[in-house]
Amino acid sequence: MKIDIVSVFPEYFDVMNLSLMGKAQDKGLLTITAHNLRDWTHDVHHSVDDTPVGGGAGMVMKPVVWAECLDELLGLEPGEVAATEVETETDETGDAAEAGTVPGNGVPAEPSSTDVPDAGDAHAPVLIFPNPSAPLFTQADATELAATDHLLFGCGRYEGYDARIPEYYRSRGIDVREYSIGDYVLNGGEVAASVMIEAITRLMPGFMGNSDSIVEESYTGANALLEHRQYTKPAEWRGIKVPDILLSGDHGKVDRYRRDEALERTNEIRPDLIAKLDCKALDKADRKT
Ligand code: 6GU
Repeated sequence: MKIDIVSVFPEYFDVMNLSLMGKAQDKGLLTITAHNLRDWTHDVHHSVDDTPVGGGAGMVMKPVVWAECLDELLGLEPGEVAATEVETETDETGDAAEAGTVPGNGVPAEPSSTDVPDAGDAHAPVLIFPNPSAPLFTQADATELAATDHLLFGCGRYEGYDARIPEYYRSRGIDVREYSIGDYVLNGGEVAASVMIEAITRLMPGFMGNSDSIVEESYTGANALLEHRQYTKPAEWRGIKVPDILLSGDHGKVDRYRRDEALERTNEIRPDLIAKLDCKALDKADRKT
């Protein structure tokens, strides 16, 4: 899998050379490249943002800079530059109806067949924008994206990015996703992208030595429960004992104990997950909680 990341702080992603992700890169399973968005600017200040149209606090990332960068990384022919990128207040002339463009916005009428691989194909790139105002990123999304070959993350800063950027790439036939990682606000998309990249890459075939450890995890499968608690030796530590059943050697009892604990803890901590459980995935011996 190839992952490109665009950010004004590409150094954020140096940590991806560590630990299991670093090993996956060494093995050639994964290539992560962090690009500096400012490399696609042309002005002396390398400016990537501007004031919000309609007013309001903060700055918004400019579509012109992002598009030069994303066109290049996606291997797309540049868009219809004349109509999209001339910074006029409004288009009053209505004379932008050049062949192949939609008047006024320069978006090609149809995605060019030479540009983009078929959507739904694992080789087609997926363009992901971390966005606190987007749908939540879930384990199901991570599982789906782990089967793709090329991910491109566009990390916004400030008050976010111009809404036409994802819209434009969708119109060019690219699979564009916007995801939030939780109900809190971060300073930019970098940490959110890191979270998603870790969740996705660890599910790639060959990433983990022991794939059983993936199957048993929380949030996996139709029966997404929080995991049971874990203990190691010694059996008693600072006066606190490991539950006796776990020392019994009876695997049936251990499994039942762990399953009950997972159900109880999920019911207490995340009742929303219990509400979503697929009844068919429940076992007759599962206690009513
Ligand atoms: Cl994806 N971005 C930012 N800036 N804040 C967030 C987030 C994303 N997800 C949760 N908070």
